Amino acid sequence: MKFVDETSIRVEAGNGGPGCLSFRREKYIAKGGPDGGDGGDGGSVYLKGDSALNTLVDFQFKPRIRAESGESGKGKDCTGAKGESVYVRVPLGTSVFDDESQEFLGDVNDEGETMLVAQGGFHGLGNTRFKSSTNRAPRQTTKGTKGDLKLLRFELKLIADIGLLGLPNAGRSTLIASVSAARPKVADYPFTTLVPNLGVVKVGDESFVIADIPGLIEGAAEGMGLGVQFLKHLARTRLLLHLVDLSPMDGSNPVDNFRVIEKEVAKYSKGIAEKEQWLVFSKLDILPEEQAAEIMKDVLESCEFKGPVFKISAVAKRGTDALCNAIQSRLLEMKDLEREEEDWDVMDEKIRNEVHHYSSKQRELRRERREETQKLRSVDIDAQDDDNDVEVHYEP
Ligand SMILES: Nc1nc2c(ncn2[C@@H]2O[C@H](COP(=O)(O)OP(=O)(O)OP(=O)(O)O)[C@@H](O)[C@H]2O)c(=O)[nH]1
Ligand SMILES: [Mg+2]
Repeated sequence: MKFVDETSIRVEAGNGGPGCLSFRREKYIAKGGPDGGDGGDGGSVYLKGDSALNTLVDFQFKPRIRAESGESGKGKDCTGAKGESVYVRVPLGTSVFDDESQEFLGDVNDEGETMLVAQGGFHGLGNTRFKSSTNRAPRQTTKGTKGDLKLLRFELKLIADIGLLGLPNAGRSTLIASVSAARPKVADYPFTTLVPNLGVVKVGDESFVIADIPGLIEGAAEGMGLGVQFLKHLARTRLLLHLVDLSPMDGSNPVDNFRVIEKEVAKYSKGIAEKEQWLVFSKLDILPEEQAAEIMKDVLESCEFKGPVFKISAVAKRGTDALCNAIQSRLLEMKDLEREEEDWDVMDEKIRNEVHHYSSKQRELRRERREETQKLRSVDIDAQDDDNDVEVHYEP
């Protein structure tokens, strides 16, 4: 299934049905009085969290969602039927923004959680409502109000506890495949992973979710390689594992490689860069022990890395159990720290704004580029227009 993590849609709530203007007309009953019923309320549009979804691709085929309008009121004091509300299923981790004002409207994070995004119109009143002792034959009704119409922007951030960072080929997918039931594609060329993958890692009775995203390269924040937009999926993680290949196939230096990732992440989001990060040296089995130790020492000293450090070989399953056990205990520790929750909310908001700001800027750039191309194309067409037609210019 195609992976889409940003999209815009238009949602239209139903209008309220108009009230009815009617009088009771029956044989032998003179001046039956008003009997026009009220209209029905318009249906609203809600979003509903669904854990079975993990992409926003469906909205590319259905960018407009409408709820039913309420029916008109009828004679004999009959109220019009209400318009049916629409529940739009979205993947968990969807952030919702107003696409015009860029205001943040909320997140849908839990299974079955609903969020009202377009309120249906209120019903109109029938003429019965206006009868009084001084006006016994009112000809007044109201129309019902219009339903909300909104342009929404969805930004999906997958929900995972752990995020994997690294250059292409660092061994992220091999790690996720060796510790979870996920089976991402692994190959000895860069950019095997083109979209994020999730894996569930079981440790005893507990489990955590690990997210593998496409690799970053130098200049990713400016759009090189696959860019940095997939980093948004690390926004909700509690802990990042930075994988550094001890023996890169392209002969590059692990110290430089470490710095490239740090730099690109910080350019994208300071909040993500400030998350707790562990350093994981990968492919331990390739090099002799002393050579590996030397490279690790070099990276740690040159980069002044202060956090926990692990060395693994995902292929030989060396060090992976120790890594998963350490992750699980750290996650439990983090959940126990009540104080963290407040920080978490503040950080969450900061990252959300940074991610949204980056996406909006990229969209703006794309729009400008599209307009420029169109302009160039029309200039080209003008230049080719050598048909010697008489051209008339109208002066104002
Ligand atoms: N010897 C050895 N090779 C490994 C190890 N981990 C990964 N590799 C190899 O390194 C290459 C890249 O591994 P991937 O897991 O695809 O790397 P990735 O970080 O997911 O790379 P992309 O998705 O392409 O960016 C593959 O050929 C793997 O077989 C390891 O622990 N030991
Ligand atoms: Mg991969």
